[in-house]
Amino acid sequence: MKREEGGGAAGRRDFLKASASLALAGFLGAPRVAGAASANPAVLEAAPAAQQLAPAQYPATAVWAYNGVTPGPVLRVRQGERLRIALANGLPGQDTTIHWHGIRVPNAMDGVPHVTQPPVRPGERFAYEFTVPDAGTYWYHPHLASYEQVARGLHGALIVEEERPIEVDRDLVWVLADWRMTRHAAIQEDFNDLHDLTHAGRLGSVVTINGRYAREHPLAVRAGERVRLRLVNAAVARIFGLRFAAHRPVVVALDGQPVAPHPLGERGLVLAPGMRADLVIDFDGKPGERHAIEDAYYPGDRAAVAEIAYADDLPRRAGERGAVPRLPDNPLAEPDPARAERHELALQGGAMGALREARVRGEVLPIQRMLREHHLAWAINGVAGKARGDAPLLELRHGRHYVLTLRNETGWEHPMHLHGHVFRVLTRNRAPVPHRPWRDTVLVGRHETVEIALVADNPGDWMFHCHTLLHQEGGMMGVIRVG
Ligand SMILES: [Cu+2]
Repeated sequence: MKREEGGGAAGRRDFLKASASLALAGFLGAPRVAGAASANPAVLEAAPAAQQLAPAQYPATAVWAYNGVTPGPVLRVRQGERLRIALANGLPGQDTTIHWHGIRVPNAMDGVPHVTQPPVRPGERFAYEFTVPDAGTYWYHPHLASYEQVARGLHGALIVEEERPIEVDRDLVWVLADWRMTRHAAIQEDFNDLHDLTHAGRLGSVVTINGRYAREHPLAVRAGERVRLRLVNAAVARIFGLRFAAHRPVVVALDGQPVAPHPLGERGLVLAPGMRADLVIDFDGKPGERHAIEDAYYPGDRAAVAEIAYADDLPRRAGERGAVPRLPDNPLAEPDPARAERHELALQGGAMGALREARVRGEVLPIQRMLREHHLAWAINGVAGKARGDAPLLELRHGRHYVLTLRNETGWEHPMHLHGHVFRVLTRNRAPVPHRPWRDTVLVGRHETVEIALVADNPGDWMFHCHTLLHQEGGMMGVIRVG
């Protein structure tokens, strides 16, 4: 499956055209697993596997998977409970770890090699155990060579259940992934491609939902039902802009954190790598109808990524449902911008950028040498980061309030992720952001300035990095120390 230079857009369209017409049978979305913690596996083994990701006329794809499936098993735990799970490394010749994205874990459980733990070598195990303080939709993935390991299929959802969830007919999880494949549906192994590194990252040619080619597995719904749909963007670079046809989804949580329920805006649901959103959708169409869920984020690359198929049954319920209620807030410390200390983090580099040089392991190198000798093209505050050995970007005092200004000096978008904390998004280019949402990942547009606020209440060395995983690998990462 070929990709067009600079995008993957046309590649994806060709691929979709080539695919067979939609099958009617089947539906997407794993049903809710009852019983929470006891149903979780005791071990997640990362190992090679094979799975049908491409349309049916293609062969199965060799992937790396947790417990034989990609995405890995949906883990469920109740808020306030402990999650105990061992990682077993069955990968051929690569170290690995697990990072619990968005969970405010103790630093030693954060899964960052050389920073919070030693890498887990092939044949070895590492026991993760921590209490989950916040309810919501989270996910897990390696934090070692993640631009390759996540792209090969190592990622999965982690659901933390509220004590009293909002009332819906079904609670579904959709893990979105984006695969760059050859004509024979093998994963293309150009993981550290220099063009991807300096541009928008590794965009793929096949989008899957829950590890299946979504257009062959429509979401079967009944007219009148109310569904909580938890979306996770596990793609290594693709930003989604999802539109739900005539439906009017209500956003109830972003990155796991509750937000005042509000309808999706004009652009649909914008979900950058690493981000999650919880939607409540009233399926108010008619029996027998079919609707495409379209991704229209990138100009000129509009594609149906999923389909909704209404059953022929009569509506489940007559008449209007009540308003969507607000989820109970998580126990987060509220930052006070008025008494916050302020710091700036400048995002730098990339193709057509102004970055001339940056510090690499203490030595200032011109951009040409950064690229040629270290495969680095990005920097934060003049430092092209590696996971080990760099001085912290910032040192924050435990318990203090901070406003961080993220200034994007590049011509590329960056979903910036902070470990160990969540933050409020205050402003974009000085304009207040509606709802001031709590997030752990914020998309910073080209040449945009975003202000975020947090209380530094979790001690340790925490990664701050771009979740376009090749940008991260290419230098857009660093450590924020809370001590
Ligand atoms: Cu980036």
